[in-house]
Amino acid sequence: MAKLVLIGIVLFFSSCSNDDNTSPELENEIDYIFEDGFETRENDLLELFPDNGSRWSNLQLVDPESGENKIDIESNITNEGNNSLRIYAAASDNTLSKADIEKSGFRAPEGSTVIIRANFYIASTNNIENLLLIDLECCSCWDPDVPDNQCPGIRLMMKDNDHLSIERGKILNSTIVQSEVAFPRNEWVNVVWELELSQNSDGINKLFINNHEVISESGINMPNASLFKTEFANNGIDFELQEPLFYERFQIGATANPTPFSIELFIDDAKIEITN
Ligand SMILES: [Ca+2]
Repeated sequence: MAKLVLIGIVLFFSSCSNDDNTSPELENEIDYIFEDGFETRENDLLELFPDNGSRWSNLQLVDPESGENKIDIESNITNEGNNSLRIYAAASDNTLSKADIEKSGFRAPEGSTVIIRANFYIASTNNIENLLLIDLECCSCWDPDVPDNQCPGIRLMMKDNDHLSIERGKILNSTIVQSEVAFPRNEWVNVVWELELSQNSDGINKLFINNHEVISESGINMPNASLFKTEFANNGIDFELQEPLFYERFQIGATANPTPFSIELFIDDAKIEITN
């Protein structure tokens, strides 16, 4: 063991000494990891938002007329440790109900691999078709001269019979559906979403539910400038997708609950990794 530690120290110092002549390849290397298990000392939601920005960036709460959405630290239903995040999203009416937490400030460009992992516990047996659990988005890619930035991106959406699927409507493409695994209710479920990002058909899209691969399909998974240009031109609007293009934030929770039912769910051990 002592020898291993020593080797580790030597490697650490030798890698530091190379800092002066870092090659361009290393400067372009993407190696981003953010993970959070929602652990707190006093079950205080504010602990997830320290001033140094090391944890989460934002909460999104959009209340429908039917009720008040809530996000709390949970200490009874947890997957690991003493806490998870509890999300309550009331049924949608004229207002689309949203309750989620957001991490922003990273850059996932075309060609990079993004892996998002999380554990979900859906405490409901109601129909949850169209519930959205995770959004990966760019906002800076939107044309600043066109009103109402839609923050294009891709999402995990529940389709019929509880089949979690990859929804691509915001990048003007079809949903990649699966019929392998119905999402279990009232228990912890592990979700892994793996993407090799591309504005064209050579992107790679994988989804695992409880370690079972339910989607493995090539296809576009980033906004494509000419698709956006054509779509907006149909309405007489000139739209320029902004460069450089990269995904910069993800949201997790009930990122939209369009169902006629309120939903309570819990999240634990959320993680995003970006590599190239
Ligand atoms: Ca936890």
